[in-house]
Amino acid sequence: MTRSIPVALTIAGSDSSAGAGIQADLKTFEALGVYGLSAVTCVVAEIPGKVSRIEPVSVEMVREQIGVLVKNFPIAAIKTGLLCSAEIISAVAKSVFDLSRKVPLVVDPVITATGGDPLLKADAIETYKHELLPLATLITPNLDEAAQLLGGKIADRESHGTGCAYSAAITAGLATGMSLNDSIARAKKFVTACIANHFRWETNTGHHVDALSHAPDKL
Ligand code: PXL
Repeated sequence: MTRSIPVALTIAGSDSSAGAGIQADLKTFEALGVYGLSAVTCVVAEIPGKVSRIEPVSVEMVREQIGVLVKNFPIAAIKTGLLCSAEIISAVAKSVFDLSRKVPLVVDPVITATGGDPLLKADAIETYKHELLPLATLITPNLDEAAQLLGGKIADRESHGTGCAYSAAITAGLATGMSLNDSIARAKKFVTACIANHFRWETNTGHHVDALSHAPDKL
């Protein structure tokens, strides 16, 4: 017997602590009944609250990952997360241009980590505005990202990875054929449940680390 489920693509960075980024997106897709594909844009060595090192993947490699996936899978929705540099944003915009005319594109314009560490090169904001945001069905900035895109300042607190889970959950809904409104409403419930069900570990230095659960008991 052959089986089929909706397919969504996330184009984002790898979070070594797995609470945000590609890892969060794939876990969210899985929890919401969508098969997740991924194109990695950069690798981030971090724990919640502290980014240690970030390295971009080559532009050619980003282009190639997206190219082979777009050619071979029935992608029903796309999500972008951390894109790292102006060059990568530009390559992603070109690579998804045709598909974004046919299926929803959710852009989570990741600029800084929850702890405040910068994740995106400063000169990349303009490339976002001119090349990728115009293709988006929905943009999901947090307050700080919205302020930077609009040129202002707003204060906020968020748990590590909630933005990734939120935008990935919306993408999963859209891939399944749900309306934009219904996808957003369910994503809000999903993230609230992920936070309510979060995990906590004690480290061997007496500190603790927290992470979202991406498979909450109930929505
Ligand atoms: O939460 C934002 C975010 C997105 N993507 C990656 C990250 C982070 C935060 O640290 O590492 C890869």
